[in-house]
Amino acid sequence: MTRTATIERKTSETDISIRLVLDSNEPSIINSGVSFFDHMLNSMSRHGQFHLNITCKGDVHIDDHHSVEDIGICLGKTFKEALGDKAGIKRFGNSIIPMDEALTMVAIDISGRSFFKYSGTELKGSVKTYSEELTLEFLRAFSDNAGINLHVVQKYGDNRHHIHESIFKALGVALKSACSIDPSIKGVVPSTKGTIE
Ligand SMILES: [Mn+2]
Repeated sequence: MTRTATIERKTSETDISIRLVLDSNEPSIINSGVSFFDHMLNSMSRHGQFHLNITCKGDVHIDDHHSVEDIGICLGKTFKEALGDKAGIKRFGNSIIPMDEALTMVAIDISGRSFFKYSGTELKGSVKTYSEELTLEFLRAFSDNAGINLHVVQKYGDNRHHIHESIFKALGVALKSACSIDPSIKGVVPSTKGTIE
């Protein structure tokens, strides 16, 4: 069974369409309107082994904020929908991913409860025209809308491109693990409550 979801969301600030296919190595097609963010989402989906087709027409003439945040909202919703009742999934996932001198750790629990915690390197600068704090906006919006408990620890790094790319890769790898179907779980919902909403 293909685990997939499509979300369309239009506001006065952004017009977004996202298709997500889990368990797929098909290359993603990403046009967020923010080139550095396209590169990050491509990295995340490649290493998370899911396919994304994202189109966003946003008010980037103001700045990139609405586009990045709203893509986080929509991507969170697609994951929530694609995972359905979450029967048989591993639920927990973690990763420690280097990119040259940068190292990021991510731990997630697809618990149905949203919680986002970031610690480590302060993200207050910019990479070319991309404001680093947008990465935090994206992660928070994604966690909130996916119902995922997400912890990101950016341990260290010098190059800002590497720092962000290690974050997105680490999230992809942790998601792949947490979303994967574990045959030993035998199709039950992995919760003592019997349900994850
Ligand atoms: Mn790169």
